[in-house]
Amino acid sequence: MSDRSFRFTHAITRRPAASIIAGLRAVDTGTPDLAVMQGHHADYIAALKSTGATVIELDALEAFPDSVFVEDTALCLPQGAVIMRPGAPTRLGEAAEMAPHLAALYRDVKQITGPDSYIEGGDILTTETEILVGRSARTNAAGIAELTRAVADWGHSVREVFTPPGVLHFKTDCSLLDAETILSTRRLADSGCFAGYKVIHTAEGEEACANAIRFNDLVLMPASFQRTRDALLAAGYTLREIGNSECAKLDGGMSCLSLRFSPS
Ligand code: CIR
Repeated sequence: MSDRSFRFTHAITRRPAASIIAGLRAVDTGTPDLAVMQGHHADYIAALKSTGATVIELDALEAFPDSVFVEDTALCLPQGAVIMRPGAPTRLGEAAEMAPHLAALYRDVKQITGPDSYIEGGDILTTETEILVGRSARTNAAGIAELTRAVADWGHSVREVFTPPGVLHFKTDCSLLDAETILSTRRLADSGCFAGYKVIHTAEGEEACANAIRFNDLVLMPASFQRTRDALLAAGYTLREIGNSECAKLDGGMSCLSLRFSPS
């Protein structure tokens, strides 16, 4: 089987803005500390770079408090990129900010145009064989239909799945670990959406570490989730634990902080 769903030459990140303190959150668990977040962000970028990838570090965008979470602005595939249409009104403008950067790297860049379609990258899990998209409070059926049409020309098929109630994004609860293996919370895997894949469950009480990323030879996961970490080590993955305390206050994790791709 190929490995294009987790081997990448490039990543794009964006520096956290001071306005991050106004970032969206489902429950207020405290104000994110910018300096601590900057430290975690630097560790994250260093881990990506250590795999040999080129990391494009974009400047902070003060007008968009959540703009450090670049994943939600686009879907990057081997053949081209699709600019998303975030369902959070305060995040709509972030997608337009990302478009020129992807246009500089890809020959083919498409766009979710709406006006009734909404979709965020955090709801999209690309595996070797399919693109799973979770309907959520941020991603609707029209958005999924538009994405399905956009990627069909590139030979990709989309399968609609559901994000558990009260969970921000589909990938808040799952990650790709390799061509056939998914890390998932039990509440998501129990929906049956990963039939045909091997599933490693997050340990009970450690659901908050389900949002990890496989990036080349590394799995980046949030620090301090020992039992899930031990299960991943036992399964043979090379881990890099990254502090996530500040992003977690804004419902963010490892995948949200980058776009990962190999441009055509
Ligand atoms: C939001 O609510 O949009 C941000 N505070 C968090 C976005 C996290 N993004 C992601 O999981 N892909």
